[in-house]
Amino acid sequence: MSDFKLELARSAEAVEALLAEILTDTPDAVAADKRLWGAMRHSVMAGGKRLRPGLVMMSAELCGADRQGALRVGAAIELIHSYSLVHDDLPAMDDDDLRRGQPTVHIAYDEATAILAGDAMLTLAFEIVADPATHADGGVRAAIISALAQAAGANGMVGGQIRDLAAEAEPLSQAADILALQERKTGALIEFSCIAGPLLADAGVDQVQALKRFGHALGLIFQITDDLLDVEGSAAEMGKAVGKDADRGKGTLVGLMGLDGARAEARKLSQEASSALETFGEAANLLKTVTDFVLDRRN
Ligand code: GRG
Repeated sequence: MSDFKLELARSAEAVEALLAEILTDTPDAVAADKRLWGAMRHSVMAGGKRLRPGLVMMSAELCGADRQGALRVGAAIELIHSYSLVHDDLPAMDDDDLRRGQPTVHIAYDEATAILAGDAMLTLAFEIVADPATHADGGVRAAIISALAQAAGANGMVGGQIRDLAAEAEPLSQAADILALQERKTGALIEFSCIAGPLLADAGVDQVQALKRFGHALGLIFQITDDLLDVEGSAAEMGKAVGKDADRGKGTLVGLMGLDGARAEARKLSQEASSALETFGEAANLLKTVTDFVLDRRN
């Protein structure tokens, strides 16, 4: 196993333990509360690569931030990522029955519960970051909350999602438009995960900018790989339906550039990602190898 995979497994174990603790029913929970928290656990505890918390932990380590605070920000970003999957799977959006190899939340529960579980996961994420246990300095917590809100909101992931829905009616044919959509829909949370470390370390603007450039390239690599897997992967490996982009006539870089062109673009972005971290010297070697992990992933 690569060093990156080992480190990812280590951070995933720690973040899952914290998430399990956070998502435990309170002693005064009535049946309705238990249903809501059960739906949240169904989504969050169903596995997944835990890539975003891994990036938070590794960028925090690189910049010398406290591990406990990074763990909490990692739990928060995983909650937001999981909420986006719950809502994306709803009949009003992608209408999927399978996620992370399990029935989606609206199938296992019902639509109203899935909507509310997603809402609760999004707000819980901000509650976790705002807690002084995340960082003693309120200014640092506010900077992270602001960056997280921008990444998740109308100019970030939600904005990307609505462009994606619009593109079903009017497919995008320009690479610049596809990139702008993907930067928001998938890239924004990945970029946030990479800058969470320097923000937690209260690092200088140079470190924040370097990790932002790295996260930007990584987000695009992630989405190109997702599009490649939608064409080449299997539902068994992915734990979700595949072939949906073509079914919906969605414009992707793979559609525009072909499989080989998209792979070449991902390799180019991989170089860009590596050079963004040059300022950290050898200390960034582990984090740099995340691009290989993302390019080689099968799910
Ligand atoms: C509903 C507001 C709202 C947003 C949804 C991200 C997203 C926006 C929808 C998910 C659709 C999708 C499959 C996008 C491709 C990229 C992606 C986010 C894949 C899933 O992420 P992984 O591979 O999943 O990190 P795991 O299960 O490993 O956590």
